Amino acid sequence: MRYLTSGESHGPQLTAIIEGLPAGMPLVDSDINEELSRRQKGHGRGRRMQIEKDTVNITSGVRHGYTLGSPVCLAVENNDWKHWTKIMGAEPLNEDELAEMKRVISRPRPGHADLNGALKYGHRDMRNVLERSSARETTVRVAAGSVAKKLLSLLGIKITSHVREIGGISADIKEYPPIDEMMKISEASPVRCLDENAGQKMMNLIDEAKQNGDSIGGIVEVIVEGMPPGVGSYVHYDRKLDAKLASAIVSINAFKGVEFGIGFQAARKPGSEVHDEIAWNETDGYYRKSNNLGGFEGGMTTGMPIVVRGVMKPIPTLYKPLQSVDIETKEPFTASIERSDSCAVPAAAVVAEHAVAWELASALMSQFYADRFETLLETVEMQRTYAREF
Ligand code: EPS
Repeated sequence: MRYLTSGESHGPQLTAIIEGLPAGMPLVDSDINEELSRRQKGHGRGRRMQIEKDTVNITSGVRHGYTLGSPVCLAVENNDWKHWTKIMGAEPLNEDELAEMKRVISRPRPGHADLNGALKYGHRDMRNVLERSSARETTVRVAAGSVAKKLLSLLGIKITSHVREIGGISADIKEYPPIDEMMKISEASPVRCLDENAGQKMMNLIDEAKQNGDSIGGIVEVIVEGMPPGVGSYVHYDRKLDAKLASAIVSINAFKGVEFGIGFQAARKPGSEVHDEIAWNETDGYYRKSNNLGGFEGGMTTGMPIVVRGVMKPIPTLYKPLQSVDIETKEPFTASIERSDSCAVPAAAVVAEHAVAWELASALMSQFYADRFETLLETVEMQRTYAREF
């Protein structure tokens, strides 16, 4: 399976085209819209989220509630487009119109794609960069991921996300609640935090950052239950599934790092305290007595829950901007101010969930390839039985 996205933040629409889905999989627009609205929530979002109410238009590949096996096109309109038709339109502008358009950006924001993107593509107006590098694009990554999530859920695989840390405040989680419970608690929290007390402190810190014209980052965690063991491969570097997940996480706007299970702590412990002992029983087959490795050994799923975390840096658009240089005059200036969010970590958790869902569904489709969804259901079930009895 593969997908492409297109669209600028203030252009007419965002689009994802998914290719390689099996035919006969149930899919309706509410499967996608519910996920889109989860991404729009979260304490710390800016005014743009009041303008947008993201909903999908499925324009191909689905008929009467089932996939056809042909490419699925998902389109999400930008409501804000109506204010940007001239500035972002595809039609050429004459000299006067160009001069009138006082929105040319020549002062790159430190930490953003502005300067590198402008020099790479030769853009003197950095709007040409920021419109596409904007995290608005994650809307359609979630749309594509929600189709993958639907495929996983029909195979009995559950996935959720929550926020572990914002601006240095950590959730105190002694033991994970069952996954359905975890979904409910994180959904009810404005910062997707499982620890109510820490969640309140996170919100206060976000408000403080906003007042100071600053931004804050954090750590999100995605948890998956029900993946059959043996998905991915150890035989070649580009078939390792944990590596694909790591790439998907770091590709999310503003993400700088990734960890599985106990992650970087593994460097500080002896092997006897890191590796998960193996056991077997009739109902579950092989399982691990702990899950320090977060569901992966040798680039393959172990059948234990997948636990993957991503670290998000603070958003680089600051209302109290940092020093930069004007690319026209080469003079020092403070960076340009753009409307933005003071913290988007809760929304980023939802994005990470969908990035992970995509990689898992795609790995299942390449390992248990099926043209018909029914066949996929059967082969994944066969793998579970085989692994249990192995
Ligand atoms: C973003 C800037 C803001 C955010 C946007 C990401 O948009 P605007 O410039 O229109 O105010 O709200 O995020 C979204 C629009 C979204 O859907 O997540 C940026 O520069 O990355």
